[in-house]
Amino acid sequence: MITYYNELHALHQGRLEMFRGALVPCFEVPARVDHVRDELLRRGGGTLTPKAFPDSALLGVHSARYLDFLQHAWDDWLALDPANAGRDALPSVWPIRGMRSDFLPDNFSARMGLFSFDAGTPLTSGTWAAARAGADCALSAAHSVLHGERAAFALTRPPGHHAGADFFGGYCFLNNAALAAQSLCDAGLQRVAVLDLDYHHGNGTQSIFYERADVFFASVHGDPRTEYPFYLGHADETGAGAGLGCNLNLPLARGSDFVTWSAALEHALEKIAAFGADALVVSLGLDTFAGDPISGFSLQSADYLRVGQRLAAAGLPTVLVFEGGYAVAEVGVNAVNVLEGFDTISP
Ligand code: OKP
Ligand code: ZN
Repeated sequence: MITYYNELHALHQGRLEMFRGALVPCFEVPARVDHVRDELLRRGGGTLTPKAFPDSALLGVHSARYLDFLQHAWDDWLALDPANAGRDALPSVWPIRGMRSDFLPDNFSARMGLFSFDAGTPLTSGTWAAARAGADCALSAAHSVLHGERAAFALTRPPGHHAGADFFGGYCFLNNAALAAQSLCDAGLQRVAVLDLDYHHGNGTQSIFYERADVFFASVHGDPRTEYPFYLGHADETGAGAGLGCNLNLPLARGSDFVTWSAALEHALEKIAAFGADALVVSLGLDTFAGDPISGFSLQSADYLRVGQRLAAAGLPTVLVFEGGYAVAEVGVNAVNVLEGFDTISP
């Protein structure tokens, strides 16, 4: 499978995230993608450099106001205090219900809160450059599939599925999977499905497409009653307006194993087939792995071969986008197992 590699990913290197009242080292580290790339090369694969897409390609998913904020955030952070060069920016105040989100504050901390939903997502000197190159990576994979590739993989970080039209959070800034799906729609596909297999519900992707009839969003994830991102991802969220019936959430209890998980995958793929999707975008999180330090399912490395086989059996042009997976030493084997499983099924 062809793989586009975000060569700038390591420019985003968060130092600390807020966790249980303390600042702890980030789980979302550059080594994650390095391990996937190493494993890909070890098995005889290679990577391609993404093509550069214009900023206008982001506007189908993200608001101009948010993109402008992200692009200038590091400089604004430095302008507060030159010593900020030595620490990352984290939000600490948010507009909850009853407060205003329409008014753009001058104060930088207030803008950080306006455009985010957690304090676990540090914004760093290289965040914009890395995330922007990640968008090119996902758009390149979609472009290849549009031009006849059966499948393409976007190997990038930071991840994207928690990022909404105008907010970051959950280690995500630009929604790579949504950008890929939107570009497929823009190219003329009538129906696109996004299948989110990350342990955490893809609240950003869901919210971007929630009222759309041309994009079906399906997700298998840890039940938000107990699992991040908590405030979205329940089974009763089925879409709204024109998009009613085009959203499928399959929350599973923490501790679920591959038997339970793969039954949910099967169900999601049946619904995607019934929707009549012309193409599939997969948010490929590998944090469903038993050894993941921040997640609660128990998939084993060999299971990912079967995941890839099942995705290929859907028979759709497929864009895979790398999302979570924090068992750093194993994430390479697990991700490449999905790709290898996919490639063992003949079209
Ligand atoms: C991003 B993706 C751990 C708390 C969890 C947020 C998790 C974001 C996961 N200290 N913090 O979906 O893999
Ligand atoms: Zn995740």
